[in-house]
Amino acid sequence: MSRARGTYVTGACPLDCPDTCAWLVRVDKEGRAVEMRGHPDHPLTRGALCTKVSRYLERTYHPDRVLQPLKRVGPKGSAQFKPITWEEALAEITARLSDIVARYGGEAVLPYSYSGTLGLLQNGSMDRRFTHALGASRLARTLCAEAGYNGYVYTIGATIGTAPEDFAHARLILLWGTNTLTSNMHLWPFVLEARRKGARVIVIDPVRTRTARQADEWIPIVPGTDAALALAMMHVIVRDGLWDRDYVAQHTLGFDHLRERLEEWPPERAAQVTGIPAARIEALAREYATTRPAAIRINYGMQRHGGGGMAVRTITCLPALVGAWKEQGGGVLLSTSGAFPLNREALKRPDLMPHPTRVVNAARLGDALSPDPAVRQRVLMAGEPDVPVHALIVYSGNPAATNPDQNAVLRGLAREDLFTVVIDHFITDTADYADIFLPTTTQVEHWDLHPAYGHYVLALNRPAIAPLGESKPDTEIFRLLAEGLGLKHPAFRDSDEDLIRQALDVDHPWMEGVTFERLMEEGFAYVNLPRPFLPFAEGNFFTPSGKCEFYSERAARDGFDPLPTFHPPHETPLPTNGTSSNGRLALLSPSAHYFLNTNFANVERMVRRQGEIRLLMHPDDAAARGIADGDWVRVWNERGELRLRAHVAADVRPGVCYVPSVWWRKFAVDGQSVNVLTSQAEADMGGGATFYDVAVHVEKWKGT
Ligand SMILES: Nc1nc2c(c(=O)[nH]1)N[C@H]1C(S)=C(S)[C@@H](COP(=O)(O)OP(=O)(O)OC[C@H]3O[C@@H](n4cnc5c(=O)[nH]c(N)nc54)[C@H](O)[C@@H]3O)O[C@H]1N2
Ligand SMILES: Nc1nc2c(c(=O)[nH]1)N[C@H]1C(S)=C(S)[C@@H](COP(=O)(O)OP(=O)(O)OC[C@H]3O[C@@H](n4cnc5c(=O)[nH]c(N)nc54)[C@H](O)[C@@H]3O)O[C@H]1N2
Ligand code: SF4
Ligand SMILES: [Mo]
Repeated sequence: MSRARGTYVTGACPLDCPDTCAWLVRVDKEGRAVEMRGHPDHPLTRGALCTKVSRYLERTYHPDRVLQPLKRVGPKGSAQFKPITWEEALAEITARLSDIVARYGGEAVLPYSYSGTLGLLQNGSMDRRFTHALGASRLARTLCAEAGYNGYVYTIGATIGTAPEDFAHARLILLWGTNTLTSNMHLWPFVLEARRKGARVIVIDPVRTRTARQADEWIPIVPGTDAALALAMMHVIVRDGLWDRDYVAQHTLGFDHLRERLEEWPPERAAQVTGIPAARIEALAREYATTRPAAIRINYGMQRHGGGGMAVRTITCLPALVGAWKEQGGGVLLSTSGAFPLNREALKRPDLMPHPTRVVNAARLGDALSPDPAVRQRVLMAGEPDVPVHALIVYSGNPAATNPDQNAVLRGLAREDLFTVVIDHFITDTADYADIFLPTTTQVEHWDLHPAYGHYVLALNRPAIAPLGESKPDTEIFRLLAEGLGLKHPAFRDSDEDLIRQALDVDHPWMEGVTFERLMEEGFAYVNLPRPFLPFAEGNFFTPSGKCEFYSERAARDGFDPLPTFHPPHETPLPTNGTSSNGRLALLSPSAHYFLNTNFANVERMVRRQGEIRLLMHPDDAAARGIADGDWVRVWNERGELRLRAHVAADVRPGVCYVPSVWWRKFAVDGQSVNVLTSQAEADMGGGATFYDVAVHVEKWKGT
């Protein structure tokens, strides 16, 4: 697109956010990106980027951005570096990797990437080809969504759900464990539209978030107990005959078994677990069953608990029970990621592995990097040989800040015998520990392809400007590393355009008409789904039975209860065992409004707008500890401790405290960030992380 004052290039936001916005970048005659705005024609972006990303260019041109390779000159973790050339950097990395592979085998190399970019190219193509060909360990990417993903798939079969646009047609919207206005803002206009037409909006969250404030009702639930609430709601629905007999008979499996299970969950029992009065549960169940259409938005925050997988499995039974899937604006949305049948295998090329290599759970990185074999045992599968990690390649991730049990991660990163390469834009908390730092490009400088997880629109990201300084795209960095190691496979010669074409090369009706040429022309394409998209109006679930599986044989085979049930949290104190909590509070550390995980937590304007990070506590919990608003507090458990100021308000339920996340250690008053408190314990399903299932002591702290 060309306009008067420069050229506009279409792109897509790379960040880990359900909205996957399309944007336009204006480039001036000097080749500098001077303006970024939301694409006006994208059906979800509708011209608006969030506050953070409308400042994305400030991040690209940030004075702290590193634009040349660096080599460590001080002690590990000291962040003392000297500039080196790309030739020197690549020579050193390839020499060290060859030596480590020769001495300890390929699995001594661990690639670590998370969700700095969700682009299929920069975080899911050449990087995987390279580490696969090297025979490196593989990483199970479990920090965010694994537990809920698995739970959803047992019930529904694939991560496909109600289209966000269709929330506009709902008459009742449950925002269940999601902070829409912060983490999914492009859903909000549809919520508002529904509301204008008379819909009620209920937020189920332990915290009165900015979303809860806007809702008609806030139901403060004890964290990690959502399955108990859903079971009791289903109990009432069945007891009162409010279920959809037709839909249940035709399109669900195991209703009779479910019915028996539900007898165990009268609202009175759930009230003791969830902290929600039984009468409120009854009313919610009846409102849900009798309001048409009813839409539920769950998101990944609510499943970062010991029982998070089963919570999602259980909640997702609700729409089938009341037949909500039959109507436009009914159903449930967790993720839409299952609707993009792209050829990811062609990008990642698992066939390049010499043999199926071991898999390391990202949520247990601390343990995996431990020098102590007894600790490393915790990450091994039964019978798996212990291969200590000798080289770590970090890109698109900042594990020193974002991983649970941060002190364990930092002990690992500080190991003198660990060779660490970090590929990033900034000297992050992780880059502080790098032996070699490689500068990569930002989204306005490289190609990428972006499916979404909060809607059904695929986007192409085109580079708007040339790479700044000596930075290179991750795809190019891994090509160079492959070349340096003498990996001759033609897969390492594919260009970025080749990669995009390979990803799109699929024979699937949903991808019909979604071509490279069209994406070049339009920037994005709605997946070729029937519209309106009522995925399960007539059954056709993606489960083995083709039905919504109240009873799941697959779950049973995986060692779970085949029926929905309640898995208690690991650490969160429940009202029922209040006395055993030792006065500890549950700590939640969900998304900060002005950061995206750790992105932007170093951009002054966003740091200012986010304001001082404080610990929100309920007045009852504060009073019991002699803490007043604004006091300094010490928050600790067996893993670490943190000092910050308290914010005392009834915006969180008693027994729970809250800090917005994730900030950088190096910018904190006490040099610590919240993940010193979180645990490596895994959720019930998929090895998922349990960031929000943490018990802490809080006490007044005198110093500052
Ligand atoms: N501005 C901003 N946007 C973001 C992000 C960000 O950091 N900042 N992060 C992005 C990423 S990576 C993701 S995965 C998504 C996550 O999107 P969300 O899941 O919407 O976000 P979270 O902040 O993780 O959690 C949402 C809410 O769940 C509540 N919660 C926690 N535990 C429970 C529970 O047991 N039950 C219930 N009912 N509620 C609970 C929290 O208090 C929080 O308000 O957001 C993305 N969007
Ligand atoms: N306490 C607590 N901890 C959490 C969470 C929480 O809510 N509370 N959220 C969790 C969740 S949901 C998630 S998804 C994880 C996220 O965990 P991470 O993915 O580790 O978090 P990010 O802050 O997104 O860090 C990504 C890094 O990638 C870099 N990056 C961005 N683009 C690129 C690129 O194109 N190439 C390369 N090489 N680097 C790039 C960024 O500069 C940044 O330093 O954190 C988890 N940790
Ligand atoms: S972070 Fe989310 S809302 Fe903001 S621009 Fe990116 S995709 Fe859109
Ligand atoms: Mo995430």
